[in-house]
Amino acid sequence: MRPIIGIIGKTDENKKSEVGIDYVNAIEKSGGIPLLLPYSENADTIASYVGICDGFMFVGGVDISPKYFGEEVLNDTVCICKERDDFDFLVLSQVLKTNKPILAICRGIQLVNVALGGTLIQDVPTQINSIVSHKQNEGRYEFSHSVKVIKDAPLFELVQNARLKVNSFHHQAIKTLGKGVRVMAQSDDGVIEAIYSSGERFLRAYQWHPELLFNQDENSRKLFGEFVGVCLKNS
Ligand SMILES: [Mn+2]
Repeated sequence: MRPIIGIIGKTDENKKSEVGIDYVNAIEKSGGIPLLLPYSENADTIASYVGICDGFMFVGGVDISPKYFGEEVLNDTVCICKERDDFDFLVLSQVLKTNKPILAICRGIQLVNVALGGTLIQDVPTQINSIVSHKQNEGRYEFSHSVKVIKDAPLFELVQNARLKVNSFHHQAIKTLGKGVRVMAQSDDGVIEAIYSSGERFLRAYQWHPELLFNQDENSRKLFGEFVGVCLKNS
């Protein structure tokens, strides 16, 4: 039986849920069954989502409201969606009560970090003085900057390489780390680009978008293969 991967997709201000096809394809081609979890405010419904699924993927999107880490909105570039924050944090808090695997991408890494008590850089271009562009001009399916992979992190074991080419479409980034997570990769300006859980749970979070590189890049396929493989083992 293939593992069921619950996808916490994009929720808009009308509480509509959707997920980009690249995420779906990446899960499916890695052997998982992608299942989009629609918006709900009902804790029982969300508990059932968490019971049904073998693993969870949190995807990219708008910024996290800084109220979740005790700050005011820094400037006009911060773009938030209350409905999405409500749903994402509600699902994640229930998932965190279990030991089920988590894959978090782009906004997902920020969400997980904040849920674990960390904080965010709200506007990377104004808060980081860097020559690395985290909002790439290259197309959706192109590489842009690279990241240094930390030597004894699980990502290094997986890709067997100290440097990875990635893409970059993010406005925010991790400032201080949440509880129980460690850095796996950083760009050359020091921005945290990947984290993992140092505890028992399988948690991998990437600031870039491996689902967009999936078809052309073996390393991106490995990230999904690892996650779906762990979900299968635990299912
Ligand atoms: Mn980046």
